[in-house]
Amino acid sequence: MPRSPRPDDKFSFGLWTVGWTGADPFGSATRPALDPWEYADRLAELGAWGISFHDDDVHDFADDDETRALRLGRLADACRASGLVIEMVTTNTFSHPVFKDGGLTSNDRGVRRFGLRKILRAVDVAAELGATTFVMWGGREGTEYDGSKDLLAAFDRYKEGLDTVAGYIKERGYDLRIALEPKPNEPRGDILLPTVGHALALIAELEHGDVVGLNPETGHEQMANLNFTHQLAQALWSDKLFHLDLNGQRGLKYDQDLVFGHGDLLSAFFTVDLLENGFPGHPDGPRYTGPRHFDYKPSRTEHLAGVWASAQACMSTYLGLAEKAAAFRADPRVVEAMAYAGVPDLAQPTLAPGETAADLLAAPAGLDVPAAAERDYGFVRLNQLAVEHLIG
Ligand SMILES: [Mn+2]
Repeated sequence: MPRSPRPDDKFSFGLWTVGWTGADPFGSATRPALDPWEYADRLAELGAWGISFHDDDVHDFADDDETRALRLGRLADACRASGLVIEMVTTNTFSHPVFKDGGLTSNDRGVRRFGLRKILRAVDVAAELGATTFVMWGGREGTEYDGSKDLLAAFDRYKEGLDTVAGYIKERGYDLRIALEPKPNEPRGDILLPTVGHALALIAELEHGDVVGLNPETGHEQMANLNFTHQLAQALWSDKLFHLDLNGQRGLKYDQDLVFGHGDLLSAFFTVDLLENGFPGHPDGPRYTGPRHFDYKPSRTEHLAGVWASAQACMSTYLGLAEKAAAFRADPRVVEAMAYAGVPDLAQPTLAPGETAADLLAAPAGLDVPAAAERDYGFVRLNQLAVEHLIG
């Protein structure tokens, strides 16, 4: 059993995770809904450091300003009392029928203006409650049918919306950064910004892209058949890993939102290894220091006891994998296997300092091709050491 979670582990949960009542497209709720502050209290008791929420997790879509302020205030009071940090706030622009064709990219301009106002209001709430990350998941920004959307205009409107929100954050002087959450599909047939790479490409086109980064989610990348750890690595390399959503997913199917590690456990091992230990051989390389944020769903078969057990399981799995990853990195056999595999050699630039393409062409070939073709890299042995640490 790994040790108990501590605040400096920076474990954080969306209120919608433990707050999911089990209602799905095929059945109604299997659990009662508690008030947001009740979930917060319980998460604090379990050792969480922070929480996050959508605007509509705390108050209803149609609540008046007074009710909103009252409920947000009560949640903030509960967090203060239990020492929980409200680290991230986001906007729900996907549940209400008005957003059926999206918030920022709906074909209906009135809906786009309504959605943008809703997002800007949530930005104010985020800043007021001290959150430093504002996640934007465009779950309804997409299509079922290719002819239904002017795709050129959709990217223009996406950029317009993001720049408006980012510009507003700067204008107000908020200590807040936007983190885009990619997902390939569900609820839309195809969602715009399906992967980390697509989001990075859009960010590069923004006027205020300096305050816009990524919130990659394990299952979302895996639903696109991608390697989650690689996506995290590229976001880190691009200095854009602002936040993350950890969970579990088993293969190419609907968004399962399982407990972290209950999907691809070996992938989860290398995810934790990257987050905790950074890139091997790069002690001064980019590191993720933000919240270890879980976005999962306690399975519908569980009642409240199972909800708390599943939240505990996310943290416990993470801590267990962190212990294993530290032991893996420290194991002299692993260091030797990495050297045999040439892992540290990739850090050396391919060209010599000042060397040009012409210099390279003029230089002697310098490679014993038959010997290089016969090289044994030992990647399997290296991976088996990871497996042995994981199951040992
Ligand atoms: Mn998520």
